[in-house]
Formats: sequence, structure tokens, C-alpha cells
Amino acid sequence: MISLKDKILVIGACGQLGAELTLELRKIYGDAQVVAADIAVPKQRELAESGPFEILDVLDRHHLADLAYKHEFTQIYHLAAVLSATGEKRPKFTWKINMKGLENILDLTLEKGIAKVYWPSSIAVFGPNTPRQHTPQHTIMDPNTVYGISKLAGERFCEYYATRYHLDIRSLRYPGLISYKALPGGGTTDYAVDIYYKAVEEVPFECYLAEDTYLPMMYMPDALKATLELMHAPTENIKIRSSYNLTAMSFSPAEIAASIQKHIPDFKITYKPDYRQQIAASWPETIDDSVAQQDWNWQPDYDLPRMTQDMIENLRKQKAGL
Ligand code: AKB
Repeated sequence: MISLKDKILVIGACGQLGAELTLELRKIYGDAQVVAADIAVPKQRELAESGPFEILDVLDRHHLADLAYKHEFTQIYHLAAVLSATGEKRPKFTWKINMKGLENILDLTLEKGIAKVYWPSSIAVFGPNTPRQHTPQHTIMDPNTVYGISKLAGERFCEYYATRYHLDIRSLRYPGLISYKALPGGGTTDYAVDIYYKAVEEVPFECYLAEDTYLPMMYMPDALKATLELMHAPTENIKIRSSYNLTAMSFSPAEIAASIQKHIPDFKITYKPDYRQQIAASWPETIDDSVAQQDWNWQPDYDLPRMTQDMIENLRKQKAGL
């Protein structure tokens, strides 16, 4: 349900997802209705110039309360988080940002009577004991990265607040996200973005995952579509208050390289697995998102060939300054 009276806060608005989601929300609700917030000033000019922007540290409860008072938000998209690979380098910091940040948002939501919250989870909530093929919505979890542990604890926390305090909080377990507008940072799936940049620059790519490492992935237009469809679905359709399984495709580094070689035959890839291989090996290869399909009609538009064509076309345009 869309109301043009809604006032929306996007926290983590300069990140890979936030930068594009903020602009989509501004198209729907109006530029002035969507306040972008991040810990630093945006590099993306369009983000800074198309609507209000606030510098915000999600750990600062007082500043959050001041902003909520000033703007009278009715919805929050809380996207700020430390991802899996950086998380393993800075475990305590990751736990603090990911957990304390979420707690602050949930408390603010209760205190100010904010109607709806979006919070992203991840395939990182699964672990080495999870079935790796067609991983079901409800299954063994046991994540073993600090990022995955924080996302699983966050899911339980969200469901608890939804049940106990009747908060309308909605969430998706994103697979690796691939896009050409804002770069990802600190994830295990980031290679699948970097590889396109290298291919278009016509330089070889050294992959930090082994060639046969399959992971679930999604192109950004599908991630935006899923997030907005979930947030706009009628409340009674949202049966999962922890987080929905979500997927579009699964591929290995060798398969994405082969898909690029159909457009750039000279593209070369080599493999040098590092600590991220172990993280990837603990995650599912394919995801069963049938519950999202049933509850709010989820269907992706992009598979690997269609995404590769679009990524290469757009990166080439960017390179040419178009
Ligand atoms: C990461 O690799 O850490 C993220 C994720 C799958 O949540 N892209």
C-alpha cells in the first residue's frame, strides 16, 4: 500500500543497495518525502541533489530521535551493516554496528510509533550444516561468520518485536547483489561485480573464490523490485516476520566468466582462493524462495545471460562517459 503522505528515512543510503533504493523511493513518494542518511556525505551527486540528506551514525540514539522528531518519519529502511568479509576482520565492531544499530531502530520505531520498517537479512544466516541445495525457508541455520550470526540474531529480534509489539517489520534474505551504479564493499559475493568492471576495462581478473564455487545471486533491478513489492504488499500477506528466502540465479566464477566471454572473447580469469572461500563454502548454493512466491508473488526478471548483457552495456556507456 502506497501513501504519498509517507515520510521515509533510508539509513545506509550511500551503500550499494541504498543508493539505488533511495532514488526509486523518491520516484514513488516524491523527492522531499525520502530522507537519505549515511555516516558520510554521498559521492553520488544524484543522491545528494535529488532530496534531503542527513549525516547519521546509527549508534547515536539521540541523533536518531532528533531526526525522527524533525522529519516525522512513518517508515524506515535500515540498510547500514558491516558485511561478511570485513566482518571477519573486525568481529566486535561488526557485532556492535549490526546489532546495536538494529536495536536502536526497533526502539525508535516503538517510541515514535513509526508504521513500517525494512531491514535486510542475507543468505549468510545459513551455515555449514544447512542443506546447500534449494535451501528451504525453515531449516538448520548455524551460521559461522560474525555477519551471519548478527543477521540471524537480527531476524529473531525482528520477529520478536513484530509478535510482541505488533511492529510491521519486513525483511529479505538477499543473495549476492550485482549492480553497476554503486559499488558493494566488504562482501564475499563482491567478486561477481568486480569481474564485470575488469572485463569492460579489458584487464584479466584474479578471483578470490575457486572456479566451481556456486552462490545464489541477484541483479539489482530484481533486488529493488523485491524490496518494494514486499514493502507494498498488504500486511495480511506477510506471513514471515523473520526474513524471506529470496533468489534469482546461482552460478560459479567459471560460469560468470563464460557468460562474459560470449561478449568479450579475450576476457581472462585466474583463481587464487583466500579466506573468503571458507565463507562461501559455508553458504547455500541454491535457494528455495517458494514462500516469497506464494505470499507476495515474487518472480525475478533477470537470469545470468540477461544480467551479463545489461551490465556490460551499462559499464561500457559509463566508460565512454555517456
Ligand atoms: C556478502 O557477501 O557479505 C553479502 C551478502 C551475501 O549478504 N553480499
